[in-house]
Amino acid sequence: MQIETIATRPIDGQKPGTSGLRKRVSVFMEPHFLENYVQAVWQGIGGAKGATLVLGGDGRYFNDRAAQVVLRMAAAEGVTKVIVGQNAILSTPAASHLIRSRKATGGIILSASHNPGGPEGDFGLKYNGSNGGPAPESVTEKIFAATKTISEYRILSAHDVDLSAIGTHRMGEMEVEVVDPVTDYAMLMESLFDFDAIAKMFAGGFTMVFDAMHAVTGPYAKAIFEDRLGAAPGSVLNAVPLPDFGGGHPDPNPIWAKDLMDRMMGPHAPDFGAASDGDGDRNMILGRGIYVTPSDSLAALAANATLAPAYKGGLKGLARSMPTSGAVDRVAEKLGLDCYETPTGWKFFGNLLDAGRITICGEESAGTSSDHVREKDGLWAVLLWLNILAEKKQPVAELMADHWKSYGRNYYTRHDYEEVETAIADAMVDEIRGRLDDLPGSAAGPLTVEAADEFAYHDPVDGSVAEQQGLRFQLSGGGRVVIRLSGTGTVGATVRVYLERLETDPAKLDADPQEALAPIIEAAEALTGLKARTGRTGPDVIT
Ligand code: G16
Repeated sequence: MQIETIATRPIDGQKPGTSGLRKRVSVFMEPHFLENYVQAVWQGIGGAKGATLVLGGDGRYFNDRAAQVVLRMAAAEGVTKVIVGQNAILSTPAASHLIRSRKATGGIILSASHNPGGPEGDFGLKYNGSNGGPAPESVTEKIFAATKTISEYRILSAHDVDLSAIGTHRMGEMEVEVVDPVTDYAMLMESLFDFDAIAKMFAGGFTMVFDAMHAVTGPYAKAIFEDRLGAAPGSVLNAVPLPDFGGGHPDPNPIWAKDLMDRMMGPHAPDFGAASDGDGDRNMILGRGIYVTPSDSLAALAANATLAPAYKGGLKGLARSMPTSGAVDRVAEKLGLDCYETPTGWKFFGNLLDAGRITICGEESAGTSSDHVREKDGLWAVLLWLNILAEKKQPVAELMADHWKSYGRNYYTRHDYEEVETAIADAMVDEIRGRLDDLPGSAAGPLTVEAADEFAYHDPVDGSVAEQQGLRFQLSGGGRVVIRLSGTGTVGATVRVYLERLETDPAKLDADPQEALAPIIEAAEALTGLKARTGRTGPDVIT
């Protein structure tokens, strides 16, 4: 076995986005594309000689091939050991846990998360550091810089490692330990929650469906919900992971998990419904006849977390991404906790979690988690919900109605315009940015702009600053509009419009969010002119 040094040239477009590098799989499969980026990762983290790494992915098309390339390049780099999930599969939170529990140097996660898979779909790669969390911007900037100057990469010429065989293998000098992807993660979950109480609830007739969307959580969900907690066989739907996710879009929201949504709104709905995404870090929560928005779910989990053993001693603090609704802020206020507002991207929670300032955090994009890992964790959110329901013994709809009565309801919706021409989206943001100072006091549709700014985050732990993290508008009547461009799409630009308003009148807590937010939706259109700019009649996706 020998190390080959391959000459290469920088490839455009290797800038990591909100969560690592995501591209069409056809792009990732172009000559040198993956190899250049992996070599840049080694350089960006200051070299990986002697490192112990974790490697796994969501099982999408090209996951298996890419894993072998990463292994050969790790061996050539002088990495001492790689811990790999069987068949190169690990959910993102399970990878985060393995990095932490094995005290690894870091890990490589092969995933494009909720983006579609298969030969026509997307692929992605991200590096997580020794805390188990996504590399901070200081590191991703170094990786990006390395992609721009690369002239060669090193790779071992070696046969594939049999990643289906659990146990210890070798590739050149490097040890490759293949582990069961579920065992350690399932044990971690059992250490956090009252599994006996949840099992008793199932034994008493409680019913649930969990849609694994043919993505990575199927085996985890079967092992935990059906085998360990006693949910009826068949409670986990679409449980077999497929390289193309069965042709679906593994994004757990009312649009892409429509079958589950219909079932939960139907006459024979089970007590509880949930779904997770491609790599298992997102979640969707439903009760009979009710969809709980991610922002509301975060607030309800925070308000009731002390019912679960892991959190019974109380919470240190809470955090949400800026576009996430203020529902959790109201919980923090009542509980006397600090509540931090961070830019979109899980990496921004890392310092707060490491410094012990927060216990639970979440995002409007269906991510919630706690300090047990450094990623969002779909099954964790489902289990915390189940633990809370087992203690409170009330339906989800009733729990949410009580929550809104105590805290008010932050009506919330997100309107996405997808595959917008990048130049049009950039021009819109630039143009609005230029008007920000003049907007306060001016009309926006039926409302008046009270304040307008662009969000910048000053990390209270390491002092780093992240600028241009979204345009914010505070409107008369208490409404808020946020505009930002997605950092996870792979074609053109996705413009996200986040709309929110707090309602505290007990008689008005049951409205349809689109109706409750109608004036704010109108104001957003007046502020952005999105329909005219894009030539569309409305958003492509409403969640
Ligand atoms: C990633 C990030 C999240 C972010 C989401 C949406 O999630 O980890 O923090 O909220 O993307 O980002 P954007 O609005 O830029 O598309 P995932 O599940 O895709 O890894």
